[in-house]
Amino acid sequence: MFGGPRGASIIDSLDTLYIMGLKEEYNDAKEWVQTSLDLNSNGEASLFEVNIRYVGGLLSAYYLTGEELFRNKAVELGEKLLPAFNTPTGIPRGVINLGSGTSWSWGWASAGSSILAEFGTLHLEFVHLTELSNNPVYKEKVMNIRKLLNKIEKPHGLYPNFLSPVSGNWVQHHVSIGGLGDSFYEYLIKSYLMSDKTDEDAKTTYYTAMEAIEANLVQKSPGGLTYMAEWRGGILDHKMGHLACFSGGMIGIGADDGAPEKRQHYLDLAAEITHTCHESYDRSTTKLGPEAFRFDSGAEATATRLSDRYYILRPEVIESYMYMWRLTHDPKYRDWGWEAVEALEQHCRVESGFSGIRDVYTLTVSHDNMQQSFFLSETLKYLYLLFSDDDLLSFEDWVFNTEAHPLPIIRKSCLQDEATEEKTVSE
Ligand code: DMJ
Repeated sequence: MFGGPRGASIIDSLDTLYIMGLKEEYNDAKEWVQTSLDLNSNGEASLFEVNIRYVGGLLSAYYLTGEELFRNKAVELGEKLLPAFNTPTGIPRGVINLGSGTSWSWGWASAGSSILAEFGTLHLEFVHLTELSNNPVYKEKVMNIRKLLNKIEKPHGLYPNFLSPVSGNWVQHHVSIGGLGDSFYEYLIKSYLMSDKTDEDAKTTYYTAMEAIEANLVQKSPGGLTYMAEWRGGILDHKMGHLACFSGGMIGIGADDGAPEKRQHYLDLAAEITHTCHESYDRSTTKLGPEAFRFDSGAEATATRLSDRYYILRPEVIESYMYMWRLTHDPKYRDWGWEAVEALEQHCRVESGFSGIRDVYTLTVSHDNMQQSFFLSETLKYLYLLFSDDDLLSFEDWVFNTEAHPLPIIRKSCLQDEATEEKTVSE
């Protein structure tokens, strides 16, 4: 689906298998990594997808199991991603050939631009690559991206989805919490949390961005549903993508660290968005949600276009149930998760696994014959965590990357030691 080495499902599911205690399957997967993972594959690989699925998957596998094999592979792969950053601004291009090291921009991205959700979703993994390799280069690359984004002017405080890696300017004024923008915002609050709450810059950027999002994108439908619209140069498109449903969980985990008087406000907003996303499932015939749902022409959380009616085993709605369950322990989130389990079993299970479906509004199900690797890394893991005790991968110790790969919080004491080391070296 996105180029890159073979074996996406194996790498993406290593930590899920391990957490679930599926020892035999985990050992098979580990052996495959040892004997067959080829990191020199030629072809068009997405920097973003390789980072979140492969680097993220290998890092988590290392942190959970302590197996050096995974650490070595993660660092080896990280090195192969570096040529994508060789641009005048240091903003990476979206596509890379791992074999040759050449990189280029997506043909469909206007004027050779890079995508916010792609270059903005590297921070967590790259900070850990520096931790594990003792090579500062990874952290430097992502800090440079942050520096540029801090400097550049933001229309109404918003971050458009397309940026030129050559000039460092926005290419279009399209803003979205769904596809093309989504995980950029997620990585701001998670960078802060993963730094043991020391990365003040990430924190400020997150809450400032949230204020702009609330002022410009958050809407209430005539039927009382709260949703995130998309913004096209000042004009609102009253559509919410399935992808944007991760934001319930994100706003929930960010509630504690903003202004104290806004804590309850953020928790309420997170709950409202999660409720809307549940409605998009509940209003369909299969009880699975469409790829995008609308709030115009009389629609309320339903897809109005044929092309938006599919479901490809995406995790975002279940992800928000899991976060909201841990934050509130309101049993409705487990009930909603169980509804999803039943719908997946009924409509998506096929002989050899699970498949996406072409239309969530018909019971005569048509399968798309595809099981995306994120079904194993995210959808099933979030469901498993939703029904587990809170101390399994506790939020006190772990932050999940955008593909649900757990990464440990880097403790303040380690960060202080590193800062002292850096100071001594520079003296
Ligand atoms: C996943 O690969 C990640 O969650 C990413 O951030 C966007 N969406 C897919 C799953 O829908």
